[in-house]
Amino acid sequence: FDWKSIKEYSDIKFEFFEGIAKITINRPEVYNAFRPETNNQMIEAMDICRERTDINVVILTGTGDKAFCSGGDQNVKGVGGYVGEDGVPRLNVLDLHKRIRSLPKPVIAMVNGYAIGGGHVLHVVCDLTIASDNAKFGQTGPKVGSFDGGFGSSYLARHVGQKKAREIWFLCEQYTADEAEKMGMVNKVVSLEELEATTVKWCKTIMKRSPLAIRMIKRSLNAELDGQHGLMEMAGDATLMYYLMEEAQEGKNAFLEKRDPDFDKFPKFP
Ligand code: 2NE
Repeated sequence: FDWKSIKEYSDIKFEFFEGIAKITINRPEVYNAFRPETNNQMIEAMDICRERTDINVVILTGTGDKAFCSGGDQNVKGVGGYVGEDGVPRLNVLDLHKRIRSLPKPVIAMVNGYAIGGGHVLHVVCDLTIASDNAKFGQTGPKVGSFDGGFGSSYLARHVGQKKAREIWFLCEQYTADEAEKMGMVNKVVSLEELEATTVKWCKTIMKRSPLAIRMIKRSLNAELDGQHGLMEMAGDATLMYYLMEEAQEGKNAFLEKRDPDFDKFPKFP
């Protein structure tokens, strides 16, 4: 595929091809572990994906054939969080989770190797996961002094059930791609050679569907878990759709034309 760079970063690659954006964590020397700068760059890329109307679907992956992401970079884990170049400890991967969840376009985790610790959480947060058959999934938090009680546990439990989610977190074992698929946290397993072609094929199929319907389905499925925030996002899209209707235009036009609005002509559906 003829991926073209959207913007250059130190820790990620950010590319575009035929309506698809691809964000690749590019720190193979640490198995694509993230540091605060990596997350800030992914957050900025996600924001660009949100704003650009020619981007329909986003792929998240890692460089190489060893790792998708191995979680937080243990070399920069300080007291109170991961320490960035500004010396401040942060857990800003949570802000990335919020971006992925909130993006009104599908995000597909293309898992090309280890998805471990915070890297496992990243694939869990994505809307879909396509994995190569060499991929390994698992948590390490309770082994290395960390945990994710947010989407990494509650949303994981929606995928695999409460018992399995507790097993994954309590035992910190690794699972093969086939096991992860059987558990319900991976959509499809293919060979490493087929991984990108399959993921792009899925993106292209999604792009043939109604973008507003896809957006509303993502919002609706999120709302079940996301409480008031999920309802707010879904209500925002309901407002967007209302703004597309003549009925909403009539209110604005009447105000600007200094007359009473005529809403009588609009249907009252059963
Ligand atoms: C990923 C895994 C299982 C791979 O094992 P293996 O044996 O195949 O490779 P190796 O030798 O461990 O790793 C290869 C190189 O990558 C570095 C290693 O230190 C090694 O470097 P060299 O010795 O060759 O120089 N590396 C791998 N993961 C790294 C990491 N996370 N930070 C820094 N360097 C890393 C195995 O490497 C592994 O278990 N990695 C650690 C996974 C881990 O514990 N991640 C953090 C969990 S906590 C977290 O991510 C988190 C959270 O729980 C909640 C919120 C936010 C973050």
